[in-house]
Amino acid sequence: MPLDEIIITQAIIERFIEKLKGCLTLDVAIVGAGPSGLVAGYYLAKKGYKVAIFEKKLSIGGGMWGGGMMFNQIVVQTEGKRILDEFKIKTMPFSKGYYTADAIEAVTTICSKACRAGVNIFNAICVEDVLIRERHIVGLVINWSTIEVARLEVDPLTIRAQCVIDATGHGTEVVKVVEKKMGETLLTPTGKIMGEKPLWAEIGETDTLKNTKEAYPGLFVAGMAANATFGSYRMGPIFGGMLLSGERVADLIHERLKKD
Ligand code: 48F
Repeated sequence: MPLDEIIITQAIIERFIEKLKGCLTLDVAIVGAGPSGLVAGYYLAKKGYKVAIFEKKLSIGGGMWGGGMMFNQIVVQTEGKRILDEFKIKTMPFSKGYYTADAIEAVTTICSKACRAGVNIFNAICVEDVLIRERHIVGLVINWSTIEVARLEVDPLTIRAQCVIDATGHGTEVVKVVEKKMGETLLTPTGKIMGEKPLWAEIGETDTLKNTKEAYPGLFVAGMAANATFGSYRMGPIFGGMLLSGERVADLIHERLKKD
């Protein structure tokens, strides 16, 4: 059978439009497909929520691919290993309480299981703003990442969501937009972004979980964005906190939306 380029083109356009149209109204919109965003998406989709992740890069996985300084191994502690076990990612004990995993296996497996659980991932799409109604985040404003790179003046499109997760890592991009546009109204002690502190693995890891919470009505922070928003330490290439934060934010949102 000769291949028809136009059928190939039609298939891509129609299937993508179906996928995008199916995600115009979501239970949960996640910004950033790093470890915390992917894990959050996985647990939420497993609970039956309609979830999409918007990732500005072409690749998913955020900072996990590179392990530490591009040595593509990650380290998790005992608590974090539980999540890798759930994803059936191979871990190797290093010394008491420390385990390593292959960063490539970790990213690809978490992503694959998130997709199979029902998460819709949109890559090369940047979240540039939020929808707000009466001091409550109700959605996202999205555009192709290439528009920003090319500095084109093109209006964005919008996604409605009951809850939004900022899982954008060190940049805490969504919270930044809210702070810029809504002033000192964040749910932090100062009402503003508290800012990330230097590297301290022990405190950074524990605080990631404590700081995984609502940062503005309807907007939750997870992963490194949680510590950047609420003012705690970075932790470097130990990833247990990121995985556990993804699980925790999914639990918090489930409490809020309660779909059983
Ligand atoms: O940085 P990232 O991996 O976030 P994370 O889940 O994990 C942090 C660790 O990788 C590491 C660490 C600890 O162990 O400190 O850094 O908190 O992934 C964040 C993702 O968000 C995307 C970005 O490209 C990355 O893949 N992102 C950032 N801003 C936007 C965005 C945006 N405005 N729109 C869409 N995606």
